[in-house]
Amino acid sequence: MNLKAGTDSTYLATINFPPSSLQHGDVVEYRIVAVDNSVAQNQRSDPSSSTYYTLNVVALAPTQTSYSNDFNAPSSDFFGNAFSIATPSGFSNGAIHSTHPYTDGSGSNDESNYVYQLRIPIQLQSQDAFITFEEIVLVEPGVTGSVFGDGDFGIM
Ligand SMILES: [Ca+2]
Repeated sequence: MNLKAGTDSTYLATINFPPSSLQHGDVVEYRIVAVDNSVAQNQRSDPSSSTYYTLNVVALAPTQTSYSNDFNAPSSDFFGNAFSIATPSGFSNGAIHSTHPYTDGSGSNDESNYVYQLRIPIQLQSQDAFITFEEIVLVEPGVTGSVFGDGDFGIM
């Protein structure tokens, strides 16, 4: 690892995998182990010595001229974090769901960013190209016992 210019303790490294050595569905696990130059050769691992960071290898699928999915069956067409194709209790068929409810944001400003990306490129028509979808969002749960029209009724 090399010291990042303009910093005193940020180190960078690039891992180059030979072309075609990774395929869709592969998982790369890694751990960073640092050993200092002291006589004791102090050592630390991140994550700890019993676990690894994981990278899921995702490849794009062949380009299509259209795509549709009712999410009523398992699908590997999408990848991302915090979403899945599921049929939770109270739903009559499958759809893309976040966790219910969202977990509290863990990033800056207590925000988290979730992505669920279609891995099939779509070649658009030059005219009359469209995308349609149905979305249900519960932004904030209401207070128990409140009814539609009350100020503390949930926003959907
Ligand atoms: Ca559905």
